[in-house]
Amino acid sequence: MIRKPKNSEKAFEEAVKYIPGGVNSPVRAFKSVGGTPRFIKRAKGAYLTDEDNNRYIDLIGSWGPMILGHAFAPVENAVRKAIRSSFSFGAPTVKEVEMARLITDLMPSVEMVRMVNSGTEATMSAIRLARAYTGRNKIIKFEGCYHGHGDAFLISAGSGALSLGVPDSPGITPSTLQDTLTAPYNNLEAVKALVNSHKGQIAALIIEPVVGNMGCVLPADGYLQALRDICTQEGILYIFDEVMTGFRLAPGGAQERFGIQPDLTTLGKIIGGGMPVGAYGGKKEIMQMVAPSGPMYQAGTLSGNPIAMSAGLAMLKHLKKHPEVYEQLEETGQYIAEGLRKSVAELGLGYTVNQVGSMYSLFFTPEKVIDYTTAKTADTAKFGKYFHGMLQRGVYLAPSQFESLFLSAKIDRKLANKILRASHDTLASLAED
Ligand code: HOZ
Repeated sequence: MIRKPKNSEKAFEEAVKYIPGGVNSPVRAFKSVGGTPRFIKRAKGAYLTDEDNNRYIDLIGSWGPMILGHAFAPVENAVRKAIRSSFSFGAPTVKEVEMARLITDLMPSVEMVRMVNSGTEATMSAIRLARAYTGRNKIIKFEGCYHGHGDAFLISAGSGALSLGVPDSPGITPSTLQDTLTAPYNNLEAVKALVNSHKGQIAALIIEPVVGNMGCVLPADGYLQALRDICTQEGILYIFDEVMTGFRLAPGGAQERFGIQPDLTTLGKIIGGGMPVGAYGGKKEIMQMVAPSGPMYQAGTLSGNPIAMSAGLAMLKHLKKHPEVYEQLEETGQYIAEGLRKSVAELGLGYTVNQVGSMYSLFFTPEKVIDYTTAKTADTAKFGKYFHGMLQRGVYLAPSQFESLFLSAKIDRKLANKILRASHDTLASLAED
């Protein structure tokens, strides 16, 4: 039984006094679904526990990195061991080298890599690098893709911006706007038109190879390769933002799964085992432009932090050693997606389920969701009710229609069935409304 979230309500009342909107990242505020955000005090395995001692099956997994479940023992032990040697040095460590070697081993397109502290830092730096390398200013991004909160990306942005209905943030200068070109996801002709009308001006094309930030949206067959070809032909750097998909959709991320070699890749929290880490990497020739080996400046005291590196190494080493994790995630993802489709059909609802590996979304629309326009046809009010129905039944979804869900290896068949039952019961109760 889920108790009334009295302690979360109290905590939120206090939070709004000191933190804008009461949260440190907008989607968490539950604004698009209504109600009070749950304040989480701990998590273990597949479960989150809130301040009122309610336990939920977690389908966010800290937005991706908890692929092995929360407080995974090898990661926890690595952190415990690392903190005995202090928390930060602002000087190089052998762990950073080990991490860099491991990433280049798992992702062959990444020949050199620079650690940073978040996905946002990774994407901002990758774009600066692309501009430095090509001597061009403009970039192409896709409507509804989210690459963190760097100025250049807050144009037609997905994730929280889309959930709050403000995909273009104020505070972005006209020159930034001018340099960011946007195309609809999965639309090749639009990209060709942008490239043709800005010949020799485009430094980079950045994409979420599978979008997680307008809900889960898959690339059409051949789309990622067609973009690769255009980029090669036009001297544009092809950047895969794998903050969500890296080491999740395959040991080598979406690029392994779809057989694409991007020029640059951005990575996030999974390489810190859930701690605040990001990285950008790619071809040696490009990465050697980064200071101090080259002139493109980027720096950070906490970059390559020893605790975060220890956590990430434990996580990535485990994933490398246990490829069966990916088979299990694949099976669970398919099982849940099929179960949801069956349930939706039985109830005569006609909603859309998108899924790839351990990422999925149930969209409250009968439309095939392939881009920003089709994602926006979803009935977000219905989704809000569904969200709360699931919460009441002990399942914690992303509090937005426009965020993918992430499965962990701790979701076994029994828990998958629990999720499906909760979903069926919630959808059935909504149909009666
Ligand atoms: N917008 C982030 C996921 N796409 C959510 C970040 C958070 O609230 O932690």
